[in-house]
Parts: sequence; C-alpha cells; structure tokens
Amino acid sequence: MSGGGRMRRRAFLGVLGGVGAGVAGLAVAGRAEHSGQLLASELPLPKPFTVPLPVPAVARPVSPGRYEVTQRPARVEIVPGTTTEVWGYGGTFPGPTFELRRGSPATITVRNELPVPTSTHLHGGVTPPDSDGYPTDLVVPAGYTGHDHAHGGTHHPVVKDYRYPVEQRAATLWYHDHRMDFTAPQVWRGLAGFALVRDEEEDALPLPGGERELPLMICDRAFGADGSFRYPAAHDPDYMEGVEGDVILVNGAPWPVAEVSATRHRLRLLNASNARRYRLRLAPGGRFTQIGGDAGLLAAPVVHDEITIAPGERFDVVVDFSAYPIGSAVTLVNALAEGSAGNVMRFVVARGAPDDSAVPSALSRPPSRPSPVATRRFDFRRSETAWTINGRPYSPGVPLARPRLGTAEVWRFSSDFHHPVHVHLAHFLVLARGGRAPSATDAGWKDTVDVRPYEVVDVLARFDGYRGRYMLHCHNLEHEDMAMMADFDVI
Ligand SMILES: [Cu+2]
Repeated sequence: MSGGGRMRRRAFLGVLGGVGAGVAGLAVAGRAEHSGQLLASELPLPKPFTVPLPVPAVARPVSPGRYEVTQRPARVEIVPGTTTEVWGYGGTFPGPTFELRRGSPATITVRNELPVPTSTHLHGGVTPPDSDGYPTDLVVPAGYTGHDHAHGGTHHPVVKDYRYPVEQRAATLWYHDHRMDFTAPQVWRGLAGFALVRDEEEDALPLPGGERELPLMICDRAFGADGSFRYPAAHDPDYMEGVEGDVILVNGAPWPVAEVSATRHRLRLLNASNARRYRLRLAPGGRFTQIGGDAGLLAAPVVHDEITIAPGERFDVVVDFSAYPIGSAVTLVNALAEGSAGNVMRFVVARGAPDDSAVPSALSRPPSRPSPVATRRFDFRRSETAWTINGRPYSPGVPLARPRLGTAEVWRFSSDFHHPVHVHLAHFLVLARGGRAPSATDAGWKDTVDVRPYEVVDVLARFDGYRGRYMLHCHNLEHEDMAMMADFDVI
C-alpha cells in the first residue's frame, strides 16, 4: 500500500469514527461533501466542450414487444485520439435506449458475450422478481469457469429473457449490471443505459419533445495511459469509500457540447456514477424546472437554482434556453468539485426557433399518499471489513423485512457516510430529513434517496406489483459490492 493509500484510509476512518484529529481530520473537513476517492487519469485530459453530445440510439424491437441485446466488448473512441474497450449492451456505452409504454409488456433477451457473468436490473422498474436482476440470478457466458456458484442463485447459460410488464407511470428508468460483488467494475466498464416509460398522461402535456428531449447520463471515469478505463483492484480497501474519476462523461462523451435552439428543452438527468455526487448548476446562471423525479412526473413543477444528484437518482427538468442571447454558452457545472470534475457539459444556444412547448402548472396525478402499516429502520454503516445494513453484510436469501403486498411502510434510513439508498420494486415519498421537512429536490415518488453522513431520512414506501424477493441497497457501487445490500420479501 502506498503512503497516499494509507492517508486516504486514515481520512476515511476519520469520517466514520470521529477520531480523525490532525491532518486526517482537516482532509475530511475539506471533503465533507465527497462520497468517494479520486482515481486520476494517466493520460492528458481531453479539452472540455469539444466533443459533440451523443444521444444513445433507440433500441428497435425484433417483433412487437420483443427486444434482443447482446452484451459484448467493443472499442470506442471516448477520449479523442485514443480508444477504450467498453463492455456494452449492444457494444455501446451507454447502451441503447429502450422506449417503453405503460400497458405494453416488453421482453428483452439479453445475450452475454462478455468474459464475466452479468445480471441486468431495470432501475425503477416494477418488475417480477425473476426479472429484477437479483445479484445471483446470473447470465453466464459460454466457457465461463469462475466460482460464482459459491453464492448459490440461478445461472442461465448465455441468454436470459427479462420480462417487463410495464404497468407503471411514465418515468426515466435506466438499466445496469447488478452482478454479485462486481457491479461497480462492470458498470464502470459501460454496462448501463436508459429505459424511458411513456404513457397517455404524459402524451397529453405540451412538454418539449423530439430533438428537444435529451436523456443525459452523467458519470465519471478515469483513463489509463493507453486509453483504457482505469479502475482499482476489485474491493481495494483504499477505495472503500467509492471510486471517482477525473473525467466527466455525458452519454459516454467527455464534457460534451450540444447546440440547442433558444427554446425549452427537456433534460432527463441521470447520475450513473459509481460514487460521485454532483451539485448541478447552470453557468452563467439559470434555473431548472423539475417536472419529474425517479419514478415519474410530479404533480406540479418545482423550480431549482441547483440540483444535488446522487448515484442512481434521476431529475426530469426543463431548461428554457430562450432566456439566453443567441450565441451564448450555457455550462452545466458541478459545484461539488473543483478542477476537472467541476464541469459537466455545455449547451451553445445556436439559433432562434419557434416554441409551442409549455410546462403546465398541473403535470400529473401521482398516486396519493398511503397510510403506513409499519415502521422499520435500516442503518447503513461501515464495519471493520465491509459496509453493512443493520450491522450485517449482505447475505443472499436472508430478508431483513417482509412487507405485505398492497401495503405501505415507513422506512427510516440512517447513515454514517454518503449512502444513496435504492429500493427495488417499491417507490417511495421522502417524508422527512432529520425530523424536518424534506429538501425541495426530494419531491415526488422516488426509488433512490441521497442519505448524507449522520442523517436520518424517513420514506413512505408502497409495495405494489409482485410478491417475492427484492432488495434494498446503497447505490454507491463500491459500497454495494462491499456488502451494503439486504433482501426483503414482499409477502
Ligand atoms: Cu453507501
């Protein structure tokens, strides 16, 4: 272990134990909002705002409601002038965008041509348990001889059909790998993409659409000198806090630039980073009108000067570029970082155009607030060697809760660090932070909530859809791989 490694570890222990007096304590104070450790790139960083923003291709069905996608390695140009091997759905990073409609079931056949097993989770999906991407429900590639059987589970040779009933409201969902113990390195290599659910309620709104609707997958990466993705050894204790890179990618491109007309645009913001949180602002100024959260449209829009977005969260926002003179550069910045990670991407307001879009004051009629039948506590905390929930490292098949289908419960999350808590299946409302009202950015039904160090967050979760085994876990992917997950059974 290097001296730097020991330093980082001391700082980390300081956060958790409150024993970090002296140098480590000062380092912690300066990093109070940071949720991971920086892994620096070994090549010269690309120049920001030069690469055009890519928009992931929309997946085409092979027949109505049926899709096929192959997970495979591919070489792509991310940093101009070099190539990077990605592991991608369809060989692309991000993977193709699945356009789903409420009431139209979809089956996605995932074929695994990677060197490792995978499990695909539709994040935010109300999905039957055998298609939910349980970490030991694996698609195992041909010829694979690893030891994943040690955890038990179900092993599908080469292909698996994931069945999605899509009986849920319009929302920005995403899909990503969820393999036991190896989610972090496998998502880092590129296994993530968007899945957008649309419905009639949303169709009836005059929101910006077509080219004026942009899914934006934000994540950070580090690159080796040869252009490869750089990542620590699996479960490296020096990176137990989480891995942060120094290059910010949007839709797989470093600090891209998008030319936009001086009109309203709908931006579906997703933080697909392993560990990094962002505080998004517009420079030289501007506002985000939030229309949706993780699990669907809000009842009414909420205006924000800044949005803090934790790993796994989505914010569906409208930005009105008519507020800027033609020719303006409008930069999406990250106020939580200095240096390279302080920029995200840039919009250039290139031309005027007619705009018949609007953000109505009433957007949707989300499900009303149910009455809880129980309260449970989940404490997210570090142990000597792992990250734990209620003192336990993850044990597949051992449920920590057994909520009843069709009921709602208050789940109280407490933490020792930054833990973005994600619940599968069940969507929730944030009721309180530290006993006080939630933040403005907690609005609406969600599936992931940003729980900050020594904070207590109460959510009201409703268990609708299916009985069976699901999970909740920290969506800092290094924490997740270091055991910060738990099962719950819907009975
Ligand atoms: Cu965590």
